[in-house]
Amino acid sequence: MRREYRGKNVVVTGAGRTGLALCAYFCHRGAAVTLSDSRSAGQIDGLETLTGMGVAFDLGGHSEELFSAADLVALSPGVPLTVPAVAAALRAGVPVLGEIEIAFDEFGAPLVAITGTNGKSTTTTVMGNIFQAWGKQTFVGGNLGTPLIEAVDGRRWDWGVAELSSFQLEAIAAFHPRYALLLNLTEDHLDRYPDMASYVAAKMRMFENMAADDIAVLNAEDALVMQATAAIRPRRVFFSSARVADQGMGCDGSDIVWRWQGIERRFPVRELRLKGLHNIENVMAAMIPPLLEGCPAEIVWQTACAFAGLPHRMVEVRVLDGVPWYNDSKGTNVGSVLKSLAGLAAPVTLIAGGKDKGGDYAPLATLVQEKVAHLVLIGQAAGRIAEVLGDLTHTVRAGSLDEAVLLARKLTPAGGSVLFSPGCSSFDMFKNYEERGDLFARAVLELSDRETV
Ligand code: UMA
Ligand code: ADP
Repeated sequence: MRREYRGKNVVVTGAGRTGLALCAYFCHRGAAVTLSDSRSAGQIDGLETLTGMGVAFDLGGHSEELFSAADLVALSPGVPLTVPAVAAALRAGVPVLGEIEIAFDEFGAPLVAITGTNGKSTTTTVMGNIFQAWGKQTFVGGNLGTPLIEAVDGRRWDWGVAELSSFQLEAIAAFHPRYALLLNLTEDHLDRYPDMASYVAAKMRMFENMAADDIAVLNAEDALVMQATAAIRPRRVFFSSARVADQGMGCDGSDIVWRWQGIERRFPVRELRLKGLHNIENVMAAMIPPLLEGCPAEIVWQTACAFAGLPHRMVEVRVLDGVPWYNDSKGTNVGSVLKSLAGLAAPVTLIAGGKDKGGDYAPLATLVQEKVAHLVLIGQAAGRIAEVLGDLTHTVRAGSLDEAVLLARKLTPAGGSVLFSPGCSSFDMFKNYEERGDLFARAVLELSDRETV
């Protein structure tokens, strides 16, 4: 039964894209809405979109009295449950629900939920493209950029393909996808979670309401994924980039192989435009739900092959004097930097750093020793990264991204490459990873004019 909001006092927390969409959602359903944000009005973009809706404001901090007296607190992903006003609401017995939970209640079509530390956006986009190529009305979004709540606007969907972050999964209640994909688990977001176990526990909530005939799509080569999902209720279907099992999705190096109920289909890896073993994993995972739903294998494969990749993920910005420059601004944790570095030959100049998330940089040590001739560090995390990796290769610090680009230009010989894969989030110096990647690309494209600086 759908939740009823008419006449209810709803506090929407966080005035980003999600919070603004939540305000509109609740206003249209007759609730009395207050938007609360730790920032003040002058620091928030887009408040004018709420004009005329009768939204009240609690800005420049979160009022504990307001939260504790509400009928519902609706959370944006960026707001943790540990914020004092949210914790006070929970203590007072006020329901606290995340945007995904609220949207799920009314979405009205089966959902594929995709999580993992890395590869979520790529997998979500490939799968969304497949369902759409098959002629299904498919919402594609979530953490990828368009909040799920924006899909609940009267449109009729056949499918939803939603990228979910651990943040979004923290405040679900009845959320219940038909398929749930867990791609991999490596350290991330340890600035929000006390330890890795808490981060994994948040991701694992994705499976908690699934039934025995729902399907979990899991990476058989990720030991932590296998361990964490050993006892989940939904049926488990596996993908593996290292072997071909009797049942499920595998890879023998040259072909992706799908074996299901006695039928085998082979798909040549060389036909994919996406490169790298990690992208083979993403494509394999993305193919499973459409194939199980009966989408013709030709549509699945042609659509997967046509996809050339998302912006800010290993995009070659230009080749200058024999040096390719790669923008991997979406490399926001150590696991993703590892995959990006693994795909390049030595000598690499690596530009890294940003907002530190409290994780360990040591897993990069071996590849840095093997491949990185110069390490150029920026941002708040520069000191911590230098402590761990600074003795392993030539390491310099830059005061800005522009300066890092100029240093990389001076340091990198023809035959080398420059990789901008920060391994950190962007929020110390930039609005988001897109702005960071755009500014990197701009600085690189301007280089010929500035090479004497
Ligand atoms: N805020 C508070 N109190 C707090 C914390 C934040 O009021 O204690 C306020 C901020 O001042 C700001 C607002 O909350 O005004 C921001 O809310 P938000 O961070 O939830 O931002 P949205 O614009 O709604 O974007 C969110 C996701 N952001 C985060 O998870 C941090 C976006 O993921 C997502 O695309 C969008 O919803 C649509 O679903 C971004 C992200 O960085 C890309 N995600 C992380 C990642 O991918 O690693 C998880
Ligand atoms: P997410 O949405 O989870 O951040 P993306 O698809 O945007 O993932 O990819 C971000 C970065 O993560 C890529 O630039 C790449 O370096 C790395 N990556 C992508 N897919 C995988 C994967 N399956 N395993 C590990 N790393 C990956």
